[in-house]
Parts: sequence; structure tokens; C-alpha cells
Amino acid sequence: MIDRQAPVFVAGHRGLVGSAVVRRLQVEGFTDVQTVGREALDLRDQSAVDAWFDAQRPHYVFLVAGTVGGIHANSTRPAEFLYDNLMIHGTVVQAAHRIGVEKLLYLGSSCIYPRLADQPITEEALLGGPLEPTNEGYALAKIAGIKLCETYRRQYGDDFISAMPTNLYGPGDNFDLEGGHVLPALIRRFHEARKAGLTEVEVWGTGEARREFLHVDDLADACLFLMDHYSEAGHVNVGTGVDLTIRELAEAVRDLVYPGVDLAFDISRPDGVPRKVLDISRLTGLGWTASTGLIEGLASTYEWFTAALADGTVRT
Ligand code: GFB
Repeated sequence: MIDRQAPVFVAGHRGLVGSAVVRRLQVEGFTDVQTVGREALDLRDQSAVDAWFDAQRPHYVFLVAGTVGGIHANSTRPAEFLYDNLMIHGTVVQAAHRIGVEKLLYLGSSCIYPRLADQPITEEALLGGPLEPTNEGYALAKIAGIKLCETYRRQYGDDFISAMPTNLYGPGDNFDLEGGHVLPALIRRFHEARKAGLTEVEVWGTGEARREFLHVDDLADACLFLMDHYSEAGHVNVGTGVDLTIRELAEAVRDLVYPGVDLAFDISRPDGVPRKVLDISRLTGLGWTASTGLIEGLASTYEWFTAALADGTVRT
């Protein structure tokens, strides 16, 4: 187990994942959780990151910062997704190595795997084929992050580990209709359609693509579990092992937010990867499983969204 009294740096604490990790650490009784906003520290800047690590001396690091977005943001801003993430991963891993951080967890993404990987996707599928073009830049940066952790472990003996989550959702998500991911976008679109009394709601793509969704509080729990119990070179998939079609997801959001309204599929929008469901046997073998079902997680996320809309804190 990692020391609950030692300083822990959560890089990216304002994001969906980082805010969930901070909540989890607080519940777990960590007494010294370090965070810094991007206005005070540009994580792409090695000398600034080095200076910050020299001053703060964290013992543990959760590297969950990055430029993120849904299929549209990824495919229209590939240079930003590649550059920002490559730099952030490089600066933080190097700074953590330089000051002798005891353990670092790096968070990747299931888009690292080949577009047509066998399903469910095992960790060994990495680099076995071409990537999905809509998120190639992001995926390449994420693969580089895994390799940074592996090589720093091999060359220097650093205890740096990697977790690969499936598609995430939950409180604190980005509900931007163009830039965000499917689940928050659908929640917002159905919500606005109900308020406007629309008779149909737009869903991108054919609806046939399949995705797996993990509640971000489960991910945060898995990250702490891995920090406490895992110290190996290989990355670990984090998911539920259960997927559904985008049509089924849209129907579930409709039933929750605006029952009975029609769905209108916009096939001019890309589907992206046809199917993406993770093989989670490595993680379940270690003793961890997710606890939030999708319907339950959707309901609590919708509740969070309406409360955040009311108090003006939702990211749209
Ligand atoms: O969530 P999403 O953007 O992520 O899209 P990806 C998932 C699927 O939902 C795609 C469809 O088939 C979309 O066409 N979809 C339907 C929508 N309606 C919507 C909508 O209103 N908004 C969005 N965004 N999608 C991302 C990657 O891929 O997943 C990232 O681009 C990252 O690199 C992330 O890995 C986890 O699963 O397609």
C-alpha cells in the first residue's frame, strides 16, 4: 500500500479523471494531495515542471493530465492531441524520475489498440496493427506514454505503471456538443430537446458502433488499487468488460431524459472504431472489478449535470 501521509501529486486535477482521483484520495484519507492549475504550471514545459517538482517533492504521482476530447475534437485537432500529450507525458515522467518519485501511475486510453483488434482486446494487442485514423494523434501520444513508463522502469528501475481505461463518463465531464464524448453529448442533447419540445434528437454515425463505458469513480478506485497492489512493466486494461451499441446507449439516455422521442442518426458523422471492448482479466485476476452499472451511472451523471447547469459549473 502507498503511504497515506506522503505527498501525492495529481497532474490534471480539474479534468474528469483527475477530479475523481482527488475525491477518491480524500475519501481514502490521504493528507497531502498536491494539485496545480494550468495557469500556474504549463505541463508541456520541462523546466517549469522540473521547478515545480523540486519545490513540491511529491512521493507519488497520478499522471492523468492531457488534452482530451471526443471523436470530432480528436479528428479535427490531431496536432494538438499529439503534441500536448507527448510533451505532458514526457515532462512529468522525466521530472518524477529526476527527483526519485517512489511510484507513478500513468493513464492511457483504450484507443492505443489497433482499429481492428480482436475483441475483447487484451493488453498484448498493442502495436499489432494500424490505428483508428480519427484518433491516431492521441493514440500515438498515449502509446509513447506507456513506453516511457516501461523504459524508465527497464533502464532506471523506476516504479512507473500504466493503466488503460475504456471510454469514461461521470460527474465533471465535458458536455460540449462538438468537442466532448458521446455520453455527455447525448445527455445534453436529449435534455435540451426536451426543454425545446423537439420531436427528434440527433445521434452521430450509424448507431452500430459498439463501446464500453466505465464510471469515472470506478476508474479512480482502480487507479488507487493499482498504486497499492501493482508494480510491473505491463499496462493494465480498466473497464467493465461489457459493451453496447451507440443506438442502445442513445435509447438508454432517451428513456432517462426524454422518453418516447425519436432518434435521428446523422451518417455524415464518423463511427470511428467499429467495436472497442476490453479484456479485463488481468485486472480482475488482481482482485478488482467495477461496481457501477451503466443505467445507475447514467442516472447519477444526469442528476449531476442538471445540478451543475443550475449552479453554472458545467463545462459546455
Ligand atoms: O465518445 P466518442 O466521441 O469516442 O464517440 P470514440 C463514440 C461513438 O459515439 C462514435 C458516436 O461512434 C460516435 O460517432 N456518437 C453518437 C457521438 N452521437 C455522438 C455525439 O453527439 N458526440 C460524440 N462525440 N459521439 C474517442 C477518441 O473515440 O474515445 C479518443 O477519439 C479517446 O481518442 C476516447 O480514446 C475514449 O470512442 O469514438
